[in-house]
Amino acid sequence: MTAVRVLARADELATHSAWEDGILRAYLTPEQSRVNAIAAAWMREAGLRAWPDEAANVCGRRLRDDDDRPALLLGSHLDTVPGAGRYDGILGVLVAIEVADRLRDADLPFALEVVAFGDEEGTRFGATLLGSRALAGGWRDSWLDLTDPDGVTLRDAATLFGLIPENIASAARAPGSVIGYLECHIEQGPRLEAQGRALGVVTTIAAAERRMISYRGEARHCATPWELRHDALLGASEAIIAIERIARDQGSPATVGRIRVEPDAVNVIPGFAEFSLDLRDGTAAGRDATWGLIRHELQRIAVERGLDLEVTSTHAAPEAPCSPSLRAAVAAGIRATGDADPIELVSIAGHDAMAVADLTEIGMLFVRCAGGISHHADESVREDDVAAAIDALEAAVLHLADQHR
Ligand code: HGY
Ligand code: MN
Ligand code: MN
Repeated sequence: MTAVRVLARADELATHSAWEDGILRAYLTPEQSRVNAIAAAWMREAGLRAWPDEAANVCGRRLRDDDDRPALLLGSHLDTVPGAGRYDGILGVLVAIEVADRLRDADLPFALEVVAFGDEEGTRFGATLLGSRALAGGWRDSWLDLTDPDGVTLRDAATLFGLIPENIASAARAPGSVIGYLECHIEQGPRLEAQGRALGVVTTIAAAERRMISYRGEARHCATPWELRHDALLGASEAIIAIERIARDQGSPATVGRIRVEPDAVNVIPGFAEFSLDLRDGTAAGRDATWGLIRHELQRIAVERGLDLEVTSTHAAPEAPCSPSLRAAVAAGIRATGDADPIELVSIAGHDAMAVADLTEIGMLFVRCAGGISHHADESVREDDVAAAIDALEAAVLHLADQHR
């Protein structure tokens, strides 16, 4: 029953999009406001007191936990990338609500809360994990000056959303008020499916860094002879192919997802080209070693082509290890579903848990997704896997409760 409800609710949330066709739900938008209200109503139905925090996350705490005992947090995010599937983040929030519902009257040695984070993807303002960083005490007021593609500042967007920009930092939870954070999430990779498993234990979340890289040359008439050209787009193109070669050699996933050119005219040699680089690795040291090789090549291209190179880091996060006790709880949860030998895997995908790791110990439960597909409308999960995930997360909470008694 509850897995059916989770899938139906995911379908409902998918209808709240900035787009007519496809899913885009970014931070501090009317779409987010609508799904926040829906999630809060579902939290209340599950026996939680629900409230929006100062950073536009939605929080819920069991009604019976009307004290100041430290809480175990369950949750994930409700925002999406452009052209998203309907389960990235959303599944974790809905599974957490189901578990809280099942345990609404359970006698636990800690409070139980659910959090639906508002900006894991960083789709609108470039910086990522804004909601979870605020909750974990890492909010930076400098982010208020970030602008979205339409030039709207985060400050103005927050005000329009109904937040008080200067108060966002007060979403921070006091250290010691939280005993741990467990996040259920689709794997966004092919390994569980390849191993014929529904669930897996995350050991660590990979280190990541996002940068904007630009070359500035000379915008000139397309009749300009080759030897007089300083073509920024050709420089960027050579750089992007070099990034693929270097990152493949190093085994570091690297993605160039955005590029823009000026003046962007058919008959003008591009004088400016800017592209994004998302670089990951199992460790920050590995990530930085790969970046060092890339940076050297970017500079060589700039010199050879007579271009000016500029690099700006927009997000950086070290690897986030899951704690032994929460890994053990997730493994116990998976065993409770009949998988006697839970597999462990590194998460190359980033998650809110990376930010929450600054506040408390983290654990993650991965759920098989078809073909490992994510960040695409074809993202899908099986009902029986969702049912197993709810059972496993519930059992993980009860395992932790036994540990804390
Ligand atoms: O980028 C990621 O890995 C996550 O989906 N935000
Ligand atoms: Mn995502
Ligand atoms: Mn996600």
